[in-house]
Amino acid sequence: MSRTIVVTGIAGQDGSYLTELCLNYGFKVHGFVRRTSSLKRERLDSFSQRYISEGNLQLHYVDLCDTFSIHQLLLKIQPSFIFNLAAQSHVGISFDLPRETIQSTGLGILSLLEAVRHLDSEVTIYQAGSSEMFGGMLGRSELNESSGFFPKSPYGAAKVLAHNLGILYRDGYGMDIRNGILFNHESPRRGENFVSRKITLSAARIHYGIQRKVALGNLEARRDWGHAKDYVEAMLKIVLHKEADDFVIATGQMYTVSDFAEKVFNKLNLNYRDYVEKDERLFRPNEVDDLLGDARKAHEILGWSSQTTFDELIEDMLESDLKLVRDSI
Ligand code: NAP
Ligand code: F7E
Repeated sequence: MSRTIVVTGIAGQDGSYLTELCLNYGFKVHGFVRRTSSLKRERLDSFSQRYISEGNLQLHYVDLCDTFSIHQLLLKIQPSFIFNLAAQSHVGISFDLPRETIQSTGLGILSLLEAVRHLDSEVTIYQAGSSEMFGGMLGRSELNESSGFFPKSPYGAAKVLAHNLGILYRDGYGMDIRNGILFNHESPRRGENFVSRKITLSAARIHYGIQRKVALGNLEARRDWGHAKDYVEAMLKIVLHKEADDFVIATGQMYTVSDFAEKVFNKLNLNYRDYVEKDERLFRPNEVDDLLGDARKAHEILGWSSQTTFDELIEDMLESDLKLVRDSI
């Protein structure tokens, strides 16, 4: 087994943390990126240069629809593991970009599966599945690996497609495909238009007097929020496990969006009700009200459990955004 991995979506939140983790464990990392007009990759820039110059990290421009080019590249790289993290990952935006979402989030894995199917070497593929595939609690208790999928967005439907393609290739061709079904995970590197980061960044800006209010949509939605650093550890455990299997990764605790906002503003001695405005335009055409995960299987088989509490997650994100705003003024 080579200690070489490929990460698609390396410049995203999870891609950057997973890369740091794997580099620290001595893996060589090949990241697949798409062409953008700027070379700035903020989440990688703080640590990547050293590893690039040592030859342990390499970035490649890759079109996720181009099976032939991916196959040629994999022949050169000879990875043991591929983490498929690239996706249009915003659920709300997937209603505006349904085709792009199905293309990247749903079908991106197909090129990898076909490219790997025609390699001679054994490669393990990790597919980044999501709790959005469940489409909510729908009268169910905590969601686990046996719970059915009833997606409520183009994003959720695309992730179900990718998940099923993985299982199809595992069963049909005996390929080593592993699905993580991850509940929400956040961090200071979270995109600014996800609700957690939108709240911590807005609160920091309000604290320093450069923003007055923050508009939010569904305040009653409940999510099971963990820290991305803990969740990339689960990804690595999933691929290193002795057999191909699927795992739910979650904290087992659920809070409303308003709980999140209340805790953030409380830390700044502010009352969130004075700053949060409800904006119906931010509601999605089809809302997923509640998502609560049961990660007992991952705990029992992989020895994984979430290490960061809800309060510690908020603390980490808020501290980081306070510094970001302070440094910018
Ligand atoms: P993220 O920060 O949005 O990162 C997604 C990455 O995918 C970015 O690097 C992005 O490139 C890349 N990408 C998007 N469209 C692409 C395309 N057409 N071609 C090539 N690359 C493309 O997401 P994340 O939070 O790290 O999540 C990682 C994966 O886990 C995603 O598949 C997501 O759907 C899934 N997931 C996330 C969560 C969560 O709570 N974070 C939960 C369950 C599953 P740019 O950097 O160029 O934009
Ligand atoms: O929304 C509500 C919104 O966009 C959380 C992705 O990583 O996790 C993420 O998807 C909740 C929803 O994340 C705003 O309606 C209210 O109920 O932060 P979010 P998400 O949709 O749960 C899953 C597991 C993934 O796989 C995805 O890739 O918050 N909400 N007001 C809002 N959401 C946003 N974005 N912005 C608001 O203003």
